[in-house]
Amino acid sequence: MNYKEMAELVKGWVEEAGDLLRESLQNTSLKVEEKTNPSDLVTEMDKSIEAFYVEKIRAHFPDHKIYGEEGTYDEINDLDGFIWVIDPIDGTLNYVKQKSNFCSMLALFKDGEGVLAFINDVIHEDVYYSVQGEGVYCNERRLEPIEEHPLKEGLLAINTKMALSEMEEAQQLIDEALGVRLIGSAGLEMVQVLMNRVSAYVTTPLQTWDIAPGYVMAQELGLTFTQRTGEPIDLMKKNAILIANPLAHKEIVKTFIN
Ligand code: 2AM
Ligand code: CA
Repeated sequence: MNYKEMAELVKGWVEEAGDLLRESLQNTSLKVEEKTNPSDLVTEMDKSIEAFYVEKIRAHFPDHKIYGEEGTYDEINDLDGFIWVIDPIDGTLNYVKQKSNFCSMLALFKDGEGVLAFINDVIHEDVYYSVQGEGVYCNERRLEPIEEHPLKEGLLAINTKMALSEMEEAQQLIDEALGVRLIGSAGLEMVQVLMNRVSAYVTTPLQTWDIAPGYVMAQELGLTFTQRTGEPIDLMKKNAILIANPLAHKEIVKTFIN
């Protein structure tokens, strides 16, 4: 099976996960638990959607490794071979409180290079996906490459923790941008940048599953996606990220290395 054929197959799984998540919003007695703190939640749907993806991956690609947010880890000591990264619900707090503004995400890496990526914006029924070297699609429509522009001509997405914990840097960026917007789902924040609706997204350290598909898709559109210091992303650890068009990226990095 080539990557395009794999993408068609996996797009079907991601769409099915979206159907299950939309149906689950009717469930008035959803089981919700805290993870690391009261804003870091896990629901029975996070677990069951991860289990759904894992079952499909194991059945079709038994020799591939899996790295999932809700506890499905194969032993991964390096990035050799095929590795699937799963975030069954990104923006779980939004899923619970707002019943919108969340997504379901999957990415596939081969020897550390992103080859497939999927972000299902569940409420809008928009599936974003990419195949290495083939661009990024939203459903049937291919996304346009991003044109360079300075931060002062666009919007900034900055995660709340960063705005509160690194006030000096955050203030500089907020002053520079036309305005600030935040959804509360790293995946959907990155979609805004991919769609050229937001010019840059900058964060405190996020987990690999929060960033993996956006990272893969950004490369297809000519966006620059690095750590805030400008260093390359390290998929084996948490990364405080910066995604922007190359010109805005260059401007913003200066804020963090001065
Ligand atoms: P999650 O919903 O998959 O946990 C806003 O909270 C964004 O930051 C979401 O994409 C969320 O992903 C991510 N995030 C990462 N670590 C988090 C944490 N400890 N608490 C809340 N959100 C976290
Ligand atoms: Ca999640």
